Amino acid sequence: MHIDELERYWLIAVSVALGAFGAALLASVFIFRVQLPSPVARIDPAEINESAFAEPGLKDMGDNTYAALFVAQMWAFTPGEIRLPKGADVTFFVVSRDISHGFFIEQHNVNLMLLPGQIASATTRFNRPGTYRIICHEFCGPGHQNMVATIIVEDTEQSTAEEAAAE
Ligand SMILES: [Cu+2]
Repeated sequence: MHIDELERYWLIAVSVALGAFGAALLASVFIFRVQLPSPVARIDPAEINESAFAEPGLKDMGDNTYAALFVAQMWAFTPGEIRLPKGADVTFFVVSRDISHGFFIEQHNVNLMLLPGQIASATTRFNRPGTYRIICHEFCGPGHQNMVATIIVEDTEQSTAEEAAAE
């Protein structure tokens, strides 16, 4: 079969590009561990108040590791603010009490979709002191743009030094 020279070049170029895309996909999954967040468990929204989510908030698991339980509903996250020491490893568990919401943390690799009936989870580390917003990114009604919570990461060494200086 005759293949024109230019056509052959294009076939080679496309094959190389497809190979590179495939390699990038495999590398992102197996080397960089990029994974779609998946629900870790199911929960009946009507039973949230009888579950661990009845008292959402930060749970200290020791060793600068935390579990953070959040409940989303129109148009707020509970708790509205958490404070963490620098370097904290936090696993978020989030449920929705009513409809679909989003859970995105600025400058961190957390972007969850909150579907009623599911417990969504993701883990990240807070290395840089600062204030980071948790933002709902699923349009959920007229108060959607106000659906924000705050994570404050404190520079513990610095604050300890300041306390020592104050004494
Ligand atoms: Cu929302």
